[in-house]
Amino acid sequence: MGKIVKPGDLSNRVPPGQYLTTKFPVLTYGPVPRFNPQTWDFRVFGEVQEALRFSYEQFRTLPTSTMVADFHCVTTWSRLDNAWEGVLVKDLMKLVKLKPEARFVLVHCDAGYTTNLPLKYFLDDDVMLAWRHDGADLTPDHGYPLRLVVPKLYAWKSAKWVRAIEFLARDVRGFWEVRGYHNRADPWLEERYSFQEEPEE
Ligand SMILES: Nc1nc2c(c(=O)[nH]1)N[C@H]1C(S)=C(S)[C@@H](COP(=O)(O)O)O[C@H]1N2
Ligand SMILES: [Mo]
Repeated sequence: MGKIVKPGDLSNRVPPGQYLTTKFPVLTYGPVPRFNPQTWDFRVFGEVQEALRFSYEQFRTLPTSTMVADFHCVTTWSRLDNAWEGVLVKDLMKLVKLKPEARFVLVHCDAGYTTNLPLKYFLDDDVMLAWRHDGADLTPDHGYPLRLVVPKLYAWKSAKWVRAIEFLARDVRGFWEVRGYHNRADPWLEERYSFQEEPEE
């Protein structure tokens, strides 16, 4: 039995200026990187007591979780109720000792894509490093073997093909954030473009 959704309920789920799709569009700048499990690694570095490096095999021994979350792309499509499977960042962080200076995160991907977010958003309960979506492994163009999922921010912060997490004392803007997109990117506040940023942000 599907749940009964009253028309009014969706207004709490769809941020302003967004339309719903049940498709899963691919939004990628540049080529899809090739995955080699022999050479792939995942690193945690920057403002940490000790840098970490996982092989693919080691990463997959981390505790696995599932979650259901909405996904909002700044190009105005939203996809509700995505079932993700992977490692919750809060579980990964049980292995990471942050230095007190750590306040921001820069996410590094294969092929040079980056995105940044404040530490507080990265540490949220619903932030995941995922390899499955709606019951199947992610396809290469959706970020296999590993993508970040940050449901509370526009989807360009949900970086695909993640290879490293860098903790920073000062904010460093990522790929889209230096190309005119908003540094924080809260879809409920329609934080789409950098010209909307408050001077002190
Ligand atoms: N590495 C990387 N991650 C990325 C992107 C990208 O171009 N490269 N595009 C972003 C954008 S703009 C969106 S909307 C989402 C789209 O994810 P999807 O292609 O799986 O729908 O991925 C984000 N993550
Ligand atoms: Mo996007």
